[in-house]
Amino acid sequence: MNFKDPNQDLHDLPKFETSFETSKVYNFDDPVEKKFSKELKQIHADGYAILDLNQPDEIYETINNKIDNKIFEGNPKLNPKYYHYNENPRVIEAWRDIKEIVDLARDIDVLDFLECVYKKRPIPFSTINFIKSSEQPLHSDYMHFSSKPERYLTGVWFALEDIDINSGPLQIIPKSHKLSITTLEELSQDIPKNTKQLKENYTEYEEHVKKVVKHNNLDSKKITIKKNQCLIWTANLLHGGSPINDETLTRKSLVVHYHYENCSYYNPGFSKFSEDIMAVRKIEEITY
Ligand SMILES: O=C(O)CCC(=O)C(=O)O
Ligand SMILES: [Fe+2]
Repeated sequence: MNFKDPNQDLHDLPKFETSFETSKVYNFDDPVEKKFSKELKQIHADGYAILDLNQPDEIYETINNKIDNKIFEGNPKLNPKYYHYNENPRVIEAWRDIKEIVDLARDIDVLDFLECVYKKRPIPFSTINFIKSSEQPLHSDYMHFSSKPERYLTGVWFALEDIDINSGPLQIIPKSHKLSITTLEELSQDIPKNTKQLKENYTEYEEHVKKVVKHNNLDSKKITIKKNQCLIWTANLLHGGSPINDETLTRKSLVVHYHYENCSYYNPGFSKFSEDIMAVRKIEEITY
């Protein structure tokens, strides 16, 4: 794998992304870092971690009922059609109406853990609810949400029910966070002028990822976590929704994205640093 990123200043990256020694990244004398030592080591080595949460059980039933109602009312806010790979809705920004989603996005263990990893305050800013697998091909969320300094992005995938292996669980490529970040320049692409071109660029990117995975012989792993656990992936870790084996099964889950304080945020699909173009993004912190 390639550790070099042509367009970045290595010393500005989160320390865990560049330092091989855990002792240079963490201080296990600190009681919070000690408490999470197993998961902190895992995310440093593999680019992801699974965290047990301490939320009351009712929160999951409440969120699932409220999301069902939203879909039943027929008016949920969805990701654009071109980011749907099947009929299953991707409900976005439901935190605005469902307080319990804010509770999860601001879960104290998640926020504490992320601060240990990144040494900056995490800012939850986007949510997606899933009823079933998206069947989305492998990708890095850094193709959607980027930062300066680079790589200050994390995705947290909360299981809202126990995840069945046949429901199309999330799949990840362990250690793929160490790959270089793909840019429009690398793919010889122009900044898209409309959503059709955006989708074309993105499809080429998905094909590029397939080749990278094949070329490097990278193994994937399906994540079957339980309710009250979450999967945390770092900025560039490849992941996707695996194919559904049993269409009768649900796979209720919530993805929250986090950026970090004192960074700038940009949309990489519309940015080209070789042409000095950075599509700045404003984010709104998820709060009550
Ligand atoms: O849960 C899934 O099927 C895919 C989710 C995902 O990749 C995302 O929301 O970034
Ligand atoms: Fe994703």
